[in-house]
Amino acid sequence: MKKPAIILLYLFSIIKVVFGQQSTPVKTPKEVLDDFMTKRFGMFVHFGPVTLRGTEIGWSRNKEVAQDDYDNLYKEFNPVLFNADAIVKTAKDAGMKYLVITAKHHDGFALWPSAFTDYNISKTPYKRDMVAELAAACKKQGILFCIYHTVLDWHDPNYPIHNPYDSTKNVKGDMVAFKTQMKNELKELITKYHPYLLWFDGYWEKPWTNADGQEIYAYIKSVDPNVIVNNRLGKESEKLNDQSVGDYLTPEQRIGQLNMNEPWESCITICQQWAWKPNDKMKTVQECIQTLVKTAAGNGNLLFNVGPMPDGRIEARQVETLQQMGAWLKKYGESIYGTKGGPFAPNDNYAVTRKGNKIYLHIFQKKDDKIVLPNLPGVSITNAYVLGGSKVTYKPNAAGYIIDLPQTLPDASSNVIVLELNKNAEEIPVITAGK
Ligand code: FHN
Repeated sequence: MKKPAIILLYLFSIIKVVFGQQSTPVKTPKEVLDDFMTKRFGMFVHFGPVTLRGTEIGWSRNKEVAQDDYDNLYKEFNPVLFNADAIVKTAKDAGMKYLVITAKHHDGFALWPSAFTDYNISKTPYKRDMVAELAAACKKQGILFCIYHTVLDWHDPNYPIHNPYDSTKNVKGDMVAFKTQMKNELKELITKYHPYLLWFDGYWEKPWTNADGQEIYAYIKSVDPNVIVNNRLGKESEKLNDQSVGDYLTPEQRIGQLNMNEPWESCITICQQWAWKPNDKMKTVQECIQTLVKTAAGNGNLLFNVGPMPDGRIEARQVETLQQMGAWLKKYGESIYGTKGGPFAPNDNYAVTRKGNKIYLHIFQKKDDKIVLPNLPGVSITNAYVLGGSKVTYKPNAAGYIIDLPQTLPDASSNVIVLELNKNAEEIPVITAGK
């Protein structure tokens, strides 16, 4: 390129920077997101001083727990049996690949000794930096460390809403100051704990705008261009488009629909409540495993939630259930990790995932001695067998393929039959399967 042209180009880029022209907003690289979607299974941990009351984090403030009582619980918060290594080991043994901790939920309490809010763990009898302990334990055990940070903050004087149940308690607030504090806290969390992913939540109230979400997303990218950010900074939460903010969709307490185009992660509780609740109703092992399979079959990740007890431990019954999920994944994990969902949507009898030239047929219950799969145009099955077991017979028919099921299926929760194909299964277009 001639010298004058180079000088012109250089001048133009200087002008752009000086006049701050909007360059294309920085987004999380696709390869980083693609890698995240291979993980398939993470642990969500909802924890904070509210666990002393056994009520829901954030939402029980000014409901089951009076505001003044709730906001002073930190003075008693001392989970002496909190053991980050043990919690991370529980996640690892369950087959989980990442962990998200509620570093700051809607009640505004920070589980790390923030320089930007005194309402933090250093002011509790526990004193120790719980976020740092979990980050270190995750690093040690090869689990990806992630941080949940609330958008709304009912405790922060700068946030206009202090009680979601009584608008007469609203104050003027100062959203500029509020966002400055959020940026300070996020920079502190990113630079101190290096999270793989930031999980935002609480975008739905009036004081927060989509533009605020875009501002914070851009700020995060200026601190760490690679940190993954979910879609709950913005107001659009059902799809990824030019209005939405963030990198992936987050259906809650439900399994997302089969979606090959947008990354998504279902967040679901192992019990009913997000934070610990005495004698809460817990999902069966079969429900837990089938939830994971159906999520992967939909091409999504599952972020599965536990709530540690006031002493810091996860309930033994929850640990036991997670261990059984881990045992299942030890046998059948190749049908979950690094797979794609589809090519047809899951149903109550079976679900499919795929990787390379294999389709993994997950069978939840044996309703018949065979399963009729929808026709896969241009695809032939070349071999079929129970994963880790014996061959399975199959034959084509007008509707597709008939797969003969073994007399007895080895697993009570979900069985896997591998169908080897004459082509790459990941290239098969999605088919709307009959029931
Ligand atoms: O209000 C929160 C709730 O407490 C919990 O953190 C869930 C987890 O996804 N998100 C919000 C409810 O949608």
